[in-house]
Amino acid sequence: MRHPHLSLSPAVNRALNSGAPVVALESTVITHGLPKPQNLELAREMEAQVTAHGATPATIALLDGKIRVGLTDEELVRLSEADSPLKVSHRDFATAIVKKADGGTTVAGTLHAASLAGVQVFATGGIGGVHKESAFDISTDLQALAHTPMLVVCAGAKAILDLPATLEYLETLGVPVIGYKTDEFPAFYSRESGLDVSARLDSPKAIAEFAKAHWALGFKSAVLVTNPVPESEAIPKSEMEPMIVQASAEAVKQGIHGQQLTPFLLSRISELTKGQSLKANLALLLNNAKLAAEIAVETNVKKREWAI
Ligand code: PSU
Ligand code: MN
Repeated sequence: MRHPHLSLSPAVNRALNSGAPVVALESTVITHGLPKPQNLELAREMEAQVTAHGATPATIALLDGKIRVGLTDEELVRLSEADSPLKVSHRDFATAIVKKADGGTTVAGTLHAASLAGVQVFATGGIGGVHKESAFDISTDLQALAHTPMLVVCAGAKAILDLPATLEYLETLGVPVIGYKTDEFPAFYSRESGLDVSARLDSPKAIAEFAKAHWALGFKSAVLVTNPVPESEAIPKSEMEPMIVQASAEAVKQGIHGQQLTPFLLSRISELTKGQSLKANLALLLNNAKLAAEIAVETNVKKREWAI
């Protein structure tokens, strides 16, 4: 019996019941993170990447107040066109349920729902973290990573954040930060940040083994896998920095805060970079979906080995 508030698609239900690899995908990126029509195209392409690499995609979202794990194409279309969908993090689930609302789940929200469903691997763009604009604006994503055993693939934390503070916070919470084929914490749009990861691993198999060792010791946190944006779409940090400073100053001036801050910064930076940052964002999301599927396949191999 799965949780009564969860509704699994037939494909995801089948995959989970037969022990086949599943990759959870978030949906705030669809409802709040990307403009139309790129949001729908991206949602479809992420699912296709997961499928092409041997796993079943499970896009997680709220529709009519139901937590849905796995969406049909019509449902993806509906979510991508929703009028004023909620941005659903931990505190917002019950709001969405009682209001029978549609909503996109954040990294924190997706971690929770994926974990209730029994999914172990999750792909996103960039996690939330400690904002520069206010010392008290720290994404629930970090708390959720501390408490949810899940392999999370991202391209680092969003570059709009205070990256050193975000890494310190992850260290405090005991969340391992793996660099996939890199020693450096990637900075979302850029491959470089000048900051260190806690371990470098060079294959999906090594990552699956790492997670097995981490969880075997009783730790309950996520394992955060950081996968740098593909070289062809990467924007050097030196080019990004002035745009981020400008967008951030505008947010402060306009009094933008709370849930609106991240979407504002992402779209303003896209304007300032004349769409270059949007291209990088799309490329890294697809790249993460592929790596997550490869890790999910390896994790399943490991599960079979453990069972023997
Ligand atoms: N990465 C993207 N686009 C996004 C997000 C991440 O490329 O829109 C979303 C994620 O869902 C993440 C959220 O959980 O932004 C963080 O929001 P906040 O800073 O308000 O916690
Ligand atoms: Mn916030």
